[in-house]
Amino acid sequence: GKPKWPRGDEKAWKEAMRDVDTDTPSITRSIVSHVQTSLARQAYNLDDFGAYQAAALSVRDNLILNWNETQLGYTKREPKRAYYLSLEFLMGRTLDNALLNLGLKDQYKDGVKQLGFNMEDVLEQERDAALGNGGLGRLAACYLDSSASQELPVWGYGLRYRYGIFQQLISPEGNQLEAPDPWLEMQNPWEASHLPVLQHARLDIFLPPQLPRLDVTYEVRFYGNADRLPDDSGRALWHGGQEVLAVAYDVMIPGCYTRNTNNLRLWESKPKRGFDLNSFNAGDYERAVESSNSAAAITSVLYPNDHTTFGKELRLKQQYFWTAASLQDILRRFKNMDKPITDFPEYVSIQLNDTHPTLAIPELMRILIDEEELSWNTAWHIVTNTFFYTNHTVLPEALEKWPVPLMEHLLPRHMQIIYDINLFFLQAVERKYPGDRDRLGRMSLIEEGFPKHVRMAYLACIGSRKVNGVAELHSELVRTTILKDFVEFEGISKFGNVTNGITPRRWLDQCNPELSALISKTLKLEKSVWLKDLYKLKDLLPFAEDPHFRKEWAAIKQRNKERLAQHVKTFLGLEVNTKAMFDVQIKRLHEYKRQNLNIFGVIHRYLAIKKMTPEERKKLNPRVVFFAGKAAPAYYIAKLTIRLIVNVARVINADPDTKDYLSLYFLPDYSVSVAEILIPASDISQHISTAGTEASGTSNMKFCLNGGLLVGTVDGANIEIAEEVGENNVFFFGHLAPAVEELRYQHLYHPVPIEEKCPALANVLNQVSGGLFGDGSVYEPLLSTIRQGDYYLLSDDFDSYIAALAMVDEAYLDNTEWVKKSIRTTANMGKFSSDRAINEYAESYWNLEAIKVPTTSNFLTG
Ligand code: GL7
Repeated sequence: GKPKWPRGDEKAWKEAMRDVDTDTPSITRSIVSHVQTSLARQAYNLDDFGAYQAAALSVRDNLILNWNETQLGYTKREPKRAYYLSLEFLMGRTLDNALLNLGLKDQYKDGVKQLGFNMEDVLEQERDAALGNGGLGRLAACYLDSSASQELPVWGYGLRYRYGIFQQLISPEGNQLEAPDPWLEMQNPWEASHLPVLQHARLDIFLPPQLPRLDVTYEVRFYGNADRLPDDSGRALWHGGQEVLAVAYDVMIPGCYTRNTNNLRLWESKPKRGFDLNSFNAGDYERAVESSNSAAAITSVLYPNDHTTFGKELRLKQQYFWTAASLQDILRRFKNMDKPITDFPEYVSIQLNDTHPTLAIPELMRILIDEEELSWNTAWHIVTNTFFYTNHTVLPEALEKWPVPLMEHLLPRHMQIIYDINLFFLQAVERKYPGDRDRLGRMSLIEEGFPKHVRMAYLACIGSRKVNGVAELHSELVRTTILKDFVEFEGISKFGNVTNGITPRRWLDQCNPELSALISKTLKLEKSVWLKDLYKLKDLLPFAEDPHFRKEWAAIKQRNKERLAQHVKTFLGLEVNTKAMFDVQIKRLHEYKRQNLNIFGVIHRYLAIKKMTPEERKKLNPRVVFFAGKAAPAYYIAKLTIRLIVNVARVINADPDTKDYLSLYFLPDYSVSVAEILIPASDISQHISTAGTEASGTSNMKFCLNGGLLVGTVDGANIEIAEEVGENNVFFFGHLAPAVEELRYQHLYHPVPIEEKCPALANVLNQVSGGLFGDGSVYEPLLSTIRQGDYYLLSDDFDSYIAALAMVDEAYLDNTEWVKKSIRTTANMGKFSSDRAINEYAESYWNLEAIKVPTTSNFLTG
């Protein structure tokens, strides 16, 4: 018979089992217990960092209980599950978020205080987990928070890079320098491991990397040969090459005010054996060591490029390593349920976050055909009902294409499968459009050339059940430009939209606790209610008319500005005028995002103030402009923009004529935690991409949720924000998306000298060339991108940009009206909760239902 379970005395188990700590005394006890045992330290030698570690370990214990409970609940109830495959998860810090989601922040604060520590200082000890570049990776993190909060059975799958996004340093000349981000060198208490944590981060002893989940590992093959079997089964044998091991690390994702705690599984690569014994025996010691090096290298570093592809073999290896390990894991979990394999899509939906995980499509085909021995058609049916593809950009330089020779070398069997998919696909196209050679060429998965390339977006599209963009305009551009032929062929209903969202937990409650408290008080609602139903913010609208409420609202903004000023003081040693309007642009540096337009606007304003009399200046409302963001290390023009900003800041901030009216700061090393300080402090923020280039943007939502007004182009999610908050509450400018193509054509074929077309901008460029901000020749390559070609249309939009900023000045003069705008903006941001977005994926794409785990520990009766 079945072995008795639990072993031993059930009562003894029950009495010994603990549940989540919820009161301050037991929380304090658990923190001290971690100080004593996990850290092997004492009261007398505990510093803030030690206190952070102990508090984090104590919180982690609580999360593990919920997490175990949740996973057991899922296993027992066999729901349909969804998996979010993303090469980036830009998580930021974890402790504060976990405390808030558990509803235990106050208790921990008290506990920590009793032990002699200040919670703020303790939270500051944590390093960001920065396993992402920007919006795409942060979106994935918001979606995990919302999945858990909405009690949806969703797991994330990603890579556990040893080095996250580089640390940005700014040299004295204003150049960006990159330093590695060894985020794991301090132990990471946020990963589950079955073994106790024995690392002492500040004791200068050797720190082993985190302990792996040795129970969850898979083998992944690269290179070798793929031999088609001599029968007509369509199967092949893939053998030889390199085999690498994938080891799982689990990160707990707590939901907000629920015990549901989901999982983010990150894979680390390691050599299958420390040595390749065959080479070792043959005496080739060096090669043996080399192969172990190359295995570990796969997950060593996050590629720091945003919106560009470089075709590097190691990047392709990352993509395959991650998709192959994840699929094996997903299949194993599915097989544990003992269902026929053809039911796979009834139990599993897999969301492809951009084209990075597209190899999952041929990989699942390979498994189903070569290993499960299904027919091609059965396999294809399963595949095309399992995957969903989200496109995140229409910029041509960001569309992934892999050279066929590289794919043939690294993944010979997958290349065969891709050719087969292409063959069957083009045959179907040919049947629908007989003789249309042009169309076949356009739609082929293979781009002709020397060498040929595989078009990953097309593969993702035809291998998926549905395709979506990330804002209304962007989804329309996907349908009418890059995937136009596919919409015609497959029908429009496959191509949808899910407008992005952000989690109001991190991006309001956590980063702006005072505003969160004011909202709860005003709505007379627990925050657990409105944070999970953000449309409730609408009820703030009438309070825009309440002078007392407006005063409280404005005072909170003011204190957030002071908090930011304090941060600048601490990290840059500079004094910020907190009476000024705070104007913020924070995002990756990119020509399409047009930080150049902003800095040229700042110079324009500076020149204008210089010309004024002291009396005229006194009528101005002072402005402080903040920039932050990283440039891809090889993106020369973007780096030059940083250099220009830093040097303009140096000149302007030191000019006694102007410094009281205009100042400028570039905050180095932008990160999620820096964003959490900047966003609540903004009066206005800039989202000024050339129309049609920013797929959505998500920081625009964060600023508006915190009552900052938006200056922007008619692009991405700006459009939907304006629809929600009202066009009179945003400052729009610039040409619209449909005009862009024609303008670019004119630039190329009927160029008008910039002096004629936009004298104001020409003057700014000439001042830069002339050396007002240091040697002008340094900036020539940047200036000539505008003087010649001007692909991103700065000369077309500059005048209306300046006009929009003038309207901002005008509006700011009427403080009452301004605060009303701020309140109305926040009140109308309900749509942009990532809860709404994830529910759209769950309902319209994955067909997924929420599952609430039991509220009491059920471990014994498992
Ligand atoms: C991006 C888009 O550029 C950005 O507008 C969008 O908000 C984000 C999330 O959907 O995805 N696409 C992309 O390739 N990156 C983005 O941030 C890197």
